[in-house]
Amino acid sequence: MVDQAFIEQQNQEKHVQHQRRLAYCFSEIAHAEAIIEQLMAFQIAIPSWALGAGGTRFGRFSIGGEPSTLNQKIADIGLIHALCQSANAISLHIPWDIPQDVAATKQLLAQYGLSIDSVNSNTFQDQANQPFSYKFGSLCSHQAHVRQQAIQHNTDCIEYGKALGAKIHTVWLADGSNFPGQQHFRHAYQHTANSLSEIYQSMPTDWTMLIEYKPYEPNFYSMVIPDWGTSYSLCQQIGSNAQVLVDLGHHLPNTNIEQIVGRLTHFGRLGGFHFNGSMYGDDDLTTGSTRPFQLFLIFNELVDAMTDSTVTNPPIAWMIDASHNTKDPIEDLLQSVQNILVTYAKALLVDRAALTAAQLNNDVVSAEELLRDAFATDTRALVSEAMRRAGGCLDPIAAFRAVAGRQRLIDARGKLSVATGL
Ligand SMILES: [Mn+2]
Repeated sequence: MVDQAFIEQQNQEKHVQHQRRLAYCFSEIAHAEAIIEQLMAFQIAIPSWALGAGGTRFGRFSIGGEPSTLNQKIADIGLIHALCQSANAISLHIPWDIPQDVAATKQLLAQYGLSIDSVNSNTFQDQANQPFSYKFGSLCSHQAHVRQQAIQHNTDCIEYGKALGAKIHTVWLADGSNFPGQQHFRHAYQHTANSLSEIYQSMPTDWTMLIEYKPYEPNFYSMVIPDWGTSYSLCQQIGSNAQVLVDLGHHLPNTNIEQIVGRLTHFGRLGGFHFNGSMYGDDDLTTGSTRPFQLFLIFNELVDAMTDSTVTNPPIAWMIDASHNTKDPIEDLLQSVQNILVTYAKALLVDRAALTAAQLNNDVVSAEELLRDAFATDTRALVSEAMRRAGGCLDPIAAFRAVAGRQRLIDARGKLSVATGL
């Protein structure tokens, strides 16, 4: 849909304004050049389920032109990456995205400059022809045959991922209970730990298993893995390549997520990160749309860990986990990418030596002002410049609109095409 000539023409139209803004950044920020390079290196995976309109139990409002095949999803992510040059990986959900022809899928990925970084299992729904139901749990089930079926599904996911070059297996469990007395807490936990260990054994040694937590939904009385501490304890039992995955939306209101990030990186157990909004819980809205300062404080903690040589945390896998029914998903993902990079850049501005000195002197006001100063600095031109230098657009959303992106997808796929997913 977009070629280099189109991108250059788009960038030319914004050249004068961009140069003015960029000059301001360079005049204010001593290490602007280094930040641009760090932004260019920051790549965020897009999940295959984020390209369609998401649903709630009250309704699903199609956006039109939604990708209904894996190849179409790859094409949409290829378009996003071409526009912003910051989203070079895809996270697949099995069984929604089982590749029919692995060689052809790999070729298509290469054509768009993309790779598959992770596979995600799905035991939160029953699939057609599945012998046993997950209605009362999957890996936690008190019935061995249900657990075995769920373990097999996870090992199948790993096989699909191996064929496509993935290195991460992500597990999020809907397991839990809705009513007091329904589930034996200790037994459900131990069954889950044993099942995850078995899956872990079938994983290649250079893979990472990410264990995601969530406090509520679809179960509302208890979740087997409701919090980071439970994820962490499971990882400790399972092995060194098991890591906690923090999803911004999987927290109760006012949870201090940045402190959780600090804890997990201190333990070297933060392996994955899912970006989205977090207004009430798992809303999966645009990253940074309502609480940009919270996102900044989280990035501040991430950058602190990434730049501290005493921290042994492995490289973190970044992904946007968003799916809602309000915006064009492509525009939403481009907004999220920009919000993430703008906020990452702000966190890179923090004067860490001065912050440490203020903390050691108990100078509360100076410490807070150092953070506020970085947060208030406009870093958008640095992000635009990073995208431009990598071959992308200064303004990806404007370019997507200029090329009439959604209308062309509707023309090609139809108004009523529906993406697999939720
Ligand atoms: Mn997630």
